[in-house]
Amino acid sequence: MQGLPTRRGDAMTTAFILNGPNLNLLGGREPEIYGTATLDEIRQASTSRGNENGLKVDFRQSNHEGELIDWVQEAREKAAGIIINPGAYTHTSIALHDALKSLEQPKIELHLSNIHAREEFRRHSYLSPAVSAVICGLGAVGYIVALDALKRLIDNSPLP
Ligand code: CA2
Repeated sequence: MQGLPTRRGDAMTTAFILNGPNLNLLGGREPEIYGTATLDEIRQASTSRGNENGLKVDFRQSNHEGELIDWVQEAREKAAGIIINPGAYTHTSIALHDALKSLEQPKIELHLSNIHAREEFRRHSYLSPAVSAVICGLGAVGYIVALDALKRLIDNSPLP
């Protein structure tokens, strides 16, 4: 039937959180830039916050550009919105830009570090023009802030 959303059931309340290359290394090297939390600790905190917000959280990480693109495409049918920390693909990937552009759901680009205060090559994002919003520089807290914001974007709800 025309006009009806294709997403049903779980997809109406599921948030994908997608993490790109090398983010599986969090908690080890470079804590002064990326903090001390491991990706699994961030996954646990994100799942709790999402659940408090009435969202199921599907949290994933891949070192492969094509897999991230497959997941963005999967979100078209299975997610109400996505948060993506694309890692270094932020600064290189027109293919991820194209995948995000074709996703209609709310989509937030997220970075642990403030990419604008770092090397010149990190200051440009191919993805920012294709997303609803960008959050950076808050460390692991950014995932919590992003989930709160995503819930509001999904519900199209005004300020409290
Ligand atoms: O600040 C972010 O979240 C980034 O997306 C992280 C990427 C970086 O390429 C982006 O410019 C900004 C890198 C993630 C690598 O994380 C590591 C963590 C510990 C040790 C080595 C790498």
